[in-house]
Order: sequence, then C-alpha cells, then structure tokens
Amino acid sequence: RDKNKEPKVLKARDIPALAHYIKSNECKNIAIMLGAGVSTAAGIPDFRSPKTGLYSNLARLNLPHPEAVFDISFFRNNPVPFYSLAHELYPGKFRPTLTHSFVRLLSEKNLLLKCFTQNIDTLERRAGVPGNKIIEAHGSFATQRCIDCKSEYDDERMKKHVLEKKIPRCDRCKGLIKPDIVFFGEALPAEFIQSIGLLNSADLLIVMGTSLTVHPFASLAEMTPSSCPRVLINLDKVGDFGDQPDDVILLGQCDEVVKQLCQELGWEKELSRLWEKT
Ligand code: CNA
Repeated sequence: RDKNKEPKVLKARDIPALAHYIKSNECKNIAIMLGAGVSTAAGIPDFRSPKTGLYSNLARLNLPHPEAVFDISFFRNNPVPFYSLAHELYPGKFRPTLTHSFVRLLSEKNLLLKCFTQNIDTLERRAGVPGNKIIEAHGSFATQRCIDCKSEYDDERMKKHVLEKKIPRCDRCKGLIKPDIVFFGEALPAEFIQSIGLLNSADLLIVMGTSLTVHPFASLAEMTPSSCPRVLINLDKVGDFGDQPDDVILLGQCDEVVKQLCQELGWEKELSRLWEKT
C-alpha cells in the first residue's frame, strides 16, 4: 500500500471516520461544492449523464452543438433554444432534495463555511440555506436584465413570459432579456472571486453531484489546504479525487450517501424533518 495514501487527518477513508471527524472539534468550517447531480433527484436533468442529460436531449432544438444553448453570441441571434430550456427548468416547478436539506442542516449546526454551487435552479435557497452562505457561481434564474442596456426586468413579468413560452424584451431598448445566469464567455460573479480565499480556512470540503469539468469552478476543489480532508459524493470518480491522503470517495446517489452519513452522525431524524418541511 502506498504510504502517502494513508490518511493523515482522518482515521480511515470511510463514512464512520468521516462522521467522527465532522463531530470533532477539528472540524468547524465545512465548504460545499455542488453540481447538477444534486438536483437530478428533483427531476432536473444534469448536462452530461448519458441518455438523461440535457446535452443528449438537445437535438430537437436544432443547435449547432449543445453548449450553444448557453452561448451568449448564439443567444443574441437565436434565443429560442435557451427559452425552451428555461421553460423546462424554471424554478418553482421543483422541490429541493435531501442533499439540499443536508447543506441546510450543516448551516443550522454552524458548520457551513460556504456552499459554492454551479446550479442555476435556486434549490439551495428553497431548501432554506441562508443567502449569505450560498455562492451561485453560475448565477441563477432569480433575477434578469437586458443584454444590451443592462436594465433590470421585473420578476413576475419574466415568469409569465417563460411559462407562456414567450421571449421577453427590454422596455427601454427592446434588447433581449436574459436571466442572470452565466453563459459561456461571460465573467463569473464578483462574489465568487471574492469568496475563493475562504477555502484556506476550510476544515473539510464536500463535493457533490458534479463532473468537475467546468472551469474555473472545478479548480476550487484543488484550493483547500493539504490538511483539509476532501469528500466526493458522486456517481462516478471525477477530478483529482483520490490523489490526496485524506480524500474520501463515496460513489452512489447523493441522497443515499448523505442519508448514510447522517445516520452515522445521528442526524437522520433532523435531516428528514428539515426535508419534509421544504
Ligand atoms: P454535469 O457535468 O452534468 O455533471 C453531473 C455529475 O453528477 C456527473 O458526474 C453525474 O455522474 C453526477 N450525478 C448525476 N446524478 C447524480 C446523483 N443522483 N447522485 C450523485 N451524482 C450524480 O453537471 P455539472 O454541474 O458538473 O456541470 C456544470 C454545469 C451544469 C453548470 O454550469 C450548471 O449551471 C449546469 N447545470 C445546472 C443544472 C441545475 O441548475 N440543476 C442542471 C443542468 C446543468
């Protein structure tokens, strides 16, 4: 066995050792990274899962390539594919998952440092994770503005347009309205950049439901101190997980793995109570 792979901080690289660490005094600040895989159980398809992912289902939208749906110059010429997708994904139709409630539970236990999410579905907020603990790295459907003059556009009118499959335009300049989600080629929100440094003070990083392929978000997973154990909860192994001595890889459905972890922590009832309330 490779000696470098012997855990240094954890007793072992498994759920009981992880639960033991979370309950210890050494673990006060838990950073979370989320991707589309935490919302698939809510009924929202992810991008890359074979067969069920959005990319494999976008053919009917007549796109030159799947990523074009989130490409700002493509959108300017043809906003229809994006708005058909928005119609399917629009917040309000979906309920948070057990995994979202787990993030809230960590916050209620004063253990949540920050929740960095790539998701645009706002299910973290819906689950009751406090707004100041969430970094929506790729923006969200919560607000929207004109892509030309940047004027904000009313939430209720936006909702009506999306649900009726109409494309909203700016009252001032007739420019296209786009939700404040980050398209390819657009900068990430300032608060994302400003919060990266927080990872220096993380005692634990938990990464859930992401392929870790979209940068710069994915590189956050490599920014924690070497003394910080990292946990991957995902259907498949991604990124450089496994390379560090305190990496714990828990393959499976997030909700299932989270449930097992909470059982081990003795938090199972609190978790299901929180989830039932959302
Ligand atoms: P992705 O590239 O589609 O990867 C999803 C990952 O989650 C894959 O590794 C899957 O194996 C894994 N996965 C899927 N379901 C589960 C599950 N139930 N339990 C555990 N693991 C699972 O998605 P990423 O988030 O990594 O990609 C980044 C994109 C996706 C961001 O820009 C998002 O904005 C975008 N996106 C967001 C949503 C949403 O808001 N819910 C939906 C689809 C895409």
